[in-house]
Amino acid sequence: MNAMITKLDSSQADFKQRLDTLLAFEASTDDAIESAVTGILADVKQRGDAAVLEYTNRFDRIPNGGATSMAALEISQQEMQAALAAIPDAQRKALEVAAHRVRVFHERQKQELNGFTYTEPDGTVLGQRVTPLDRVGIYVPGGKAAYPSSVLMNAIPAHVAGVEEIIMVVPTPDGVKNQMVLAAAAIAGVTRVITIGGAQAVAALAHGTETIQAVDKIVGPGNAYVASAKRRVFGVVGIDMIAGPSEILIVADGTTDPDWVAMDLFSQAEHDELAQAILLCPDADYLAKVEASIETLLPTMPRQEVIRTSLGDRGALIKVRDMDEACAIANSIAAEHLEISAVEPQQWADKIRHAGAMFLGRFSSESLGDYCCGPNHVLPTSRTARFSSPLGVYDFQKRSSIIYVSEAGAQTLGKVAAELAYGEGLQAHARSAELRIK
Ligand code: HSO
Ligand code: ZN
Repeated sequence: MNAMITKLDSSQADFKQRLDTLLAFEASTDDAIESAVTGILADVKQRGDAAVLEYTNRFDRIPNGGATSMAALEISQQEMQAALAAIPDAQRKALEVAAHRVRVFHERQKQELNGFTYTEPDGTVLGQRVTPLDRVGIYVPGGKAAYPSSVLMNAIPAHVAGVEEIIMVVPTPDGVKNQMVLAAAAIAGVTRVITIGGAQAVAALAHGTETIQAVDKIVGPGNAYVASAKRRVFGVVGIDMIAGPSEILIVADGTTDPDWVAMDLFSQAEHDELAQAILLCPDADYLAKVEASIETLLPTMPRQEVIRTSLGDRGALIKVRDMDEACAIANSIAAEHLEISAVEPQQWADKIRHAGAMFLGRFSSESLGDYCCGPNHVLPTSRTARFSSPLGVYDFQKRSSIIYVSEAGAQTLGKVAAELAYGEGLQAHARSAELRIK
């Protein structure tokens, strides 16, 4: 039962090169997918609902001869409430606790995102106003990656931001609806749920159809067709990041139960064969213990095939010189999730600049963050944590600048503006400023 996880040592001469090889990931672009998506987008843009219906009936194999109208593909608020009532009590309560905690965190986040104004001595007022988007689309994948927790994580920040209309699309292959996904939508304050997916759903949200009003932004993960469609409609609407495979990086000082650390590595590895789970530790004996835990625990996991492939292809146990070096490597990896499993995690956390989310101390398993701590689980992957942030309230808001120039302000600013405008050869700009100078 050998997981054959790669073992590296930072003192090896070719360490950096081997680490880079392991980290390298490029989303494949497939010409067949690209051209199919181009066709679908154009068709939906032109023919609206009729095209969405046809693609949905065909690709999702809607039973009983397929849906005959868009209304047949919509889930009513009553049906969402019925799903909420139908799922097991324990499941409903867990969703409610998670949703509450996610809401509290994002409400706190919103408080940090207020606009501002300031007044200059001559009466000129400058400021920034924050406005929620009017309408957003949330894509929820169908099938095996339909996560109710992701419905909460995408919809709640939109709701907290003040978005008035949240349209969720979720494909239902063979007409099968995921009750827990619908229950999560009910709890999270989703306005409409439409059982469509793929590039046709992205097109409908971006361009609008007879029954779906065009949204301002589309968020949420999807397969290669969805990712390609989102890239192509960007500019017509906003999009969130294009998520890569899940990643977990654990920096351990060797004091946490090795079984815990092994299971934390599994928790991301089980998402997907392409997921990445890496452990950094200065203690070689501890690394051997974690490896032994992996060997013992792997056969007990229902998703052991996925985990084995993920750990075997992209996982690693890395011996580092010390915790300082572990932090430096963690910064260069800029992982989606970083666990610092150490007795005094804060001193190491202070050295971290690049990570989507940091989990500090041995009790902070990433799985808790995935579901119910409160911070968002939609996080930058593939080293994009160097320049981007967790999904948040700010992704559902935009800012407008506010400018009120007083008469006195126009005298001084007018001279500055005119000087620069003449320098740029733009006469109308200069005159427009000068006309206001007495
Ligand atoms: N870890 C995933 C989110 C998730 N986990 C959903 C469980 N369900 C994001 O990287
Ligand atoms: Zn997860």
